[in-house]
Amino acid sequence: HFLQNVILHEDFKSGKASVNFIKNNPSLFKIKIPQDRTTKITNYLGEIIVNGSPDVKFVNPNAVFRIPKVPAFDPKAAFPKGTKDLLTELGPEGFSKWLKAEKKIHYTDTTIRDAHQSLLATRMRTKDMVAVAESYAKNHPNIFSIEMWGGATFDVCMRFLNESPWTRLRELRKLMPNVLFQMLLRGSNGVGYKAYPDNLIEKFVEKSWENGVDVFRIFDSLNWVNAMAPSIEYVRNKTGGLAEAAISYTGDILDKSNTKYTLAYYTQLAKDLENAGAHIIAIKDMAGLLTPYAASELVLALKDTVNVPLHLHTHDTSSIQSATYLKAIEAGVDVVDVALAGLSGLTSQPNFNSVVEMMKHHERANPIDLPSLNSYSNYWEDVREYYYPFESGLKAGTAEVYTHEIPGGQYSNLRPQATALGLGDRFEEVKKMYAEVNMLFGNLVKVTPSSKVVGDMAIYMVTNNLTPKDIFERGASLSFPESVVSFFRGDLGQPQGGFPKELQAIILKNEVPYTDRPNAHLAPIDFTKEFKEFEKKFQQDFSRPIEFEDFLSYSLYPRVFEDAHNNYKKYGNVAILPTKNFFFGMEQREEIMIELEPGKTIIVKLLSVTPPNDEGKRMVFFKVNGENRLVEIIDKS
Ligand code: 3PY
Ligand code: ZN
Repeated sequence: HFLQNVILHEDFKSGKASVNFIKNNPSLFKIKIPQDRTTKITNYLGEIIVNGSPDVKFVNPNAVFRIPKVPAFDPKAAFPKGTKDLLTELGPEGFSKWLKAEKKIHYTDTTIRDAHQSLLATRMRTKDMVAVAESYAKNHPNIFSIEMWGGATFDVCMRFLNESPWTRLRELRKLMPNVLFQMLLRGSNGVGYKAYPDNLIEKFVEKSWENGVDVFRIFDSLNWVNAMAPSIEYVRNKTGGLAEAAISYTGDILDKSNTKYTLAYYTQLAKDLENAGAHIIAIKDMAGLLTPYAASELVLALKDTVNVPLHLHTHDTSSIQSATYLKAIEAGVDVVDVALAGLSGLTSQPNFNSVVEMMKHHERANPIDLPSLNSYSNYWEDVREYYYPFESGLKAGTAEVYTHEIPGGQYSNLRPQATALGLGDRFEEVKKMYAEVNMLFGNLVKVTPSSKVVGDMAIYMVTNNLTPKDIFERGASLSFPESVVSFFRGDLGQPQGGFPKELQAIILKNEVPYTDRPNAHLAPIDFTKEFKEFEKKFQQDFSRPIEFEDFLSYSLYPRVFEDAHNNYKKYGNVAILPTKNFFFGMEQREEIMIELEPGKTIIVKLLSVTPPNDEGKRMVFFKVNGENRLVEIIDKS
């Protein structure tokens, strides 16, 4: 029909087809193109080829990519037993006791969650994880857990990668059935930046478990136990998983002038979390402020205080955090968070491979085959190249972190955020202001979303050349960032020691703050009714069955879900594209294989792209499984 007519045309066959060809043969192009999967995916490719990805801000024409090599494994062999099997066998309480009794140090691998969140703006695609998952689970079943979900990955998955986070979870679960899966849950803020109705968080926890999460690391951005306790309850009541509650570490317990975040503060917090039902206590050192000697003291004190195992998380922003691990291990910590070498260090976690070697002759060594582990690091090193547009640019560790206290995951975002607002040359000021805002706000625990509030205010003040003094003197006439107003209203809960009252009155103007849980102000979701409405709104035209999990994504991020849904309708499932082509399109004469579904693969070759016609449209010619195809794309340049 349409394509046949184009393809059989003499000019097209002889390769003379150009802008004029289209102009001279308008009738050939009047027919509606069927929206099958191949058409959708070639439309996506055409769009990226002509206009580039809106998410890729610069393209390096000299970038060299290598094919990442998946270390060998036996696809037919059974999965060796791992911690997931042990959890099934022992149940959460028994598992927690087992872990506490273990002598050897255990490792959580954060490569596919926090590491890429902190180094590559969370852009790692499911396809690159899936490719190596079975191999890793079969060759390294003695890893404590794989952190692979939650935090920022949930919304970035939809917002920038056009993927479903639930599909990622399920696909990986199938390929790694033997090792514990771990997620980061922001307590009453779920995987978002604000409070959600309690019954939404409860349902989210339940469905996360059903789809594959085992360890729920629960924190609150202000260390407010009231905001963590409900999530601990949901994990205990609605899942067979482990409730790991976090104390988020800030300041320096060894600094005797620090009277707010003292050792006694942390031990009391840990005790409260244990009493709330935590199976494990995490020390969440999100900015990497826990120095080695402070770690010794903290771990020893916590072991004297609580009866559950301890799990230590840090970021290597200062570049000395493997020393912190050594001291923590000697003090008796049970698990530490590490990232495979190729995605470790700086704002990410300490280097897994090197920590294994550091521990080799130690009495708490956990024997791990280092050459094999190195081959996985090499895989990620090669994968990382494809994500170069998202690198933060930080080149060396920095001791400045002890002054500004910016979390690792935020640091890599703050510079682009500042640059986008025209503060590229004033990043030093932004960092300094971040520290000043922290003190202005009463010295906060800073982690998502409270860290965003501090960052927003710092950027606002630098942009408007405001000092803390100005805020007090001219505050009545200033309109503060929405996140700041919302924070002082109580939307993120109550900070340790309360809000600074004078500043709160200036920022809120006439609004009255509240002091109870923000979630208590939110109406519960009527799941039956609202899911029906959701189905009605989204089912037509959606090329895969809509599911309840989609409704949860929508409830957490309505706009983001809707945009992702519209993209899905237009382009189909772009998660199947190789990463290079997803971000950078295709080169002339490049040929790629795309697996539409298991056993159904198409071979796509880019033939040519015409210059824009009078209407500003370009024709992109492909060969798909040997047949010519073309798509029409508006050139936006
Ligand atoms: C997140 O909430 O995404 C974090 O990683 C906080 O450290
Ligand atoms: Zn982290």
